[in-house]
Amino acid sequence: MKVEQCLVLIKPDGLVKSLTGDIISKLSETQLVIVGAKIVQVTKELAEEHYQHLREEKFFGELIRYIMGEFHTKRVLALVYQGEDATAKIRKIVGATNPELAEPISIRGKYGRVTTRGVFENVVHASESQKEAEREIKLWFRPDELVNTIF
Ligand code: 3AN
Repeated sequence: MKVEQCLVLIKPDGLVKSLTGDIISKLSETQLVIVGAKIVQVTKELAEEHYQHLREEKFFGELIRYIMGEFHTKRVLALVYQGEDATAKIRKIVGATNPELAEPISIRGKYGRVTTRGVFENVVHASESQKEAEREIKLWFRPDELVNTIF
């Protein structure tokens, strides 16, 4: 097993619904360590860079507005978790991308929803692989904002 890092974002709907404590408690079951944390006001540039792999999707515009907080609050809580198999452990608790398909006891299954406009308001983001984690952590954090860097 290998020490990994994983970016977790508590999205604007999670903050507006006061789910931060619940989500962090749930993620603490993994016994991973938080090595970075900050509140971010997401710019269009950051949003588009973060979701660059979805640029061609028809929901891209709505997705950018959602993560920038236009439907909830203009805040995201960005966290970096570290530990063995961090991405797999976190993504299991986070649940599937579509909240309607996510396990009912997962974070997205419990708190997410699909809006009538078809946007997945799925409360949290978690890096899906180490390659993505590296790209995302470097995008959201400067090295001096983390107590430990592995990338
Ligand atoms: P994940 O966040 O589970 O890694 P991605 O990276 O494929 O999934 O999707 C990023 C975000 O785009 C999701 N969190 C969700 O908000 C949105 N999204 C993905 N697929 C759809 C879809 N088919 N319809 C609407 N929104 C979507």
